[in-house]
Amino acid sequence: MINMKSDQQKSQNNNSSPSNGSLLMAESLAGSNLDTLVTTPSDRSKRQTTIERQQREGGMSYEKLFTPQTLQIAEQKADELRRMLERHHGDRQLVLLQDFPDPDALSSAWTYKLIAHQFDIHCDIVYAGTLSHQENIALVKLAGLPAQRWTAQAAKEKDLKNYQGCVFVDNQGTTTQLLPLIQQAELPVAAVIDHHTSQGDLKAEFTDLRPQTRATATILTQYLQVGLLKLDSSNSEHVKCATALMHGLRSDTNRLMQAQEEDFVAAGYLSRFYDAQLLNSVLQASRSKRVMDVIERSLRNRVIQNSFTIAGVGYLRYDDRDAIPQAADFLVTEENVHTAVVYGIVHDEDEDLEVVIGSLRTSKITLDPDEFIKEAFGQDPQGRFFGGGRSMAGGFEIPLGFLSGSNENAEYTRLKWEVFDAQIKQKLLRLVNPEDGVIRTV
Ligand SMILES: [Mn+2]
Repeated sequence: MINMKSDQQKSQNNNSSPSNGSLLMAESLAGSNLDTLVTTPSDRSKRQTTIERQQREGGMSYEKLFTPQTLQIAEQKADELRRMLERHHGDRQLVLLQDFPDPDALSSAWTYKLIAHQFDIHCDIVYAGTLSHQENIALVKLAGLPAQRWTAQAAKEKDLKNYQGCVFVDNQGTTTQLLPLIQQAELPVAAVIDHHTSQGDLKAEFTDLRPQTRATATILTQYLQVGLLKLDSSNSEHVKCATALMHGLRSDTNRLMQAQEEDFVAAGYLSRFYDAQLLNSVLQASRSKRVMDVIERSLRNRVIQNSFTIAGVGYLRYDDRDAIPQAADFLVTEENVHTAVVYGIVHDEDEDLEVVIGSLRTSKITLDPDEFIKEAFGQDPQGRFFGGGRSMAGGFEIPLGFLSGSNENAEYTRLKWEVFDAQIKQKLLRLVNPEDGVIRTV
């Protein structure tokens, strides 16, 4: 607490007139050295309790690691969440992930489930699409992560009356096909916990949206750090969940390369519990041949302009959808390229539906993927954007509508691809090569 005050003083001081500079420096120096320079009996006892607590908890207390702002948000949100969970003691909740859940979503949902379990709340974690990234399949299998696939069709046969509420983690309902069903069943939204920019007006009893935070896993880890659930390194489920969180926050921060202080603090905390060997096995999962083929196609078809690389990869099976972001991850590593966009037409054989799916990856700090995608593709007739993003990454989905569905005629199929390919390129290149020569992003 002492540190927090002095930090606050520092920031207040920074706003005051520069003529006070030297005095203020002396003050803040004194503040930071207070513990060692002046030790009153009450300070000593305070310090001892902190040390004792650190020893008990096996590490540094979070109050000292968090910035005042993070500390305030983390404690306030954890408190609100605790109260929501208390009100729903004994309930069953449905935790909804995006259709193609990533490690951040999977690990965060699992953590929520473990937290809620303490309030006797039973959670079922569901997603409507598929686990298509080899690392996600490995994560679910190796860690025994309790997520179930409910296709939109299968979900219709489920009795949603078994649930008293639903929870959106790492999404806000816009990326799950299950949303209409949930709304139809009038299932109350108990919580939304996400780090994407606000996608509209999903009303929830508890909301924690932090667009400035790099990973939802960081948010959930903060709930653990402030005491919503005490991890125990002798509990194998806790160890696996901590490993999943580590994977989630690593993968949403480009292996910590884009991590901010709070992500490192979260990773530091998880490092006490996670299983490095298990994480290594998850990361070692190999790419399928079909994913390699899509990457190859993206390399062959790419067009580079103004440091953007754009590649259409044609038709893909639904299960290989995750090859698109993987190809974008790869293309953005080329010299003199800062942004990659890869897209293809994904064919869902179960529903005979087709949709253009695209991914954007950028290393350009001044390019906001969310704005870029919204500006490039605009909105559908209902006013919903075709996509959006977070820091350094974004995605889009454009339904083929009336043109959707497979056709026996190869020439027709080729023409259809060419039309979509040309249209998407046109929309992207409008932003890549604007007339005034300036890339219109942030
Ligand atoms: Mn995420």
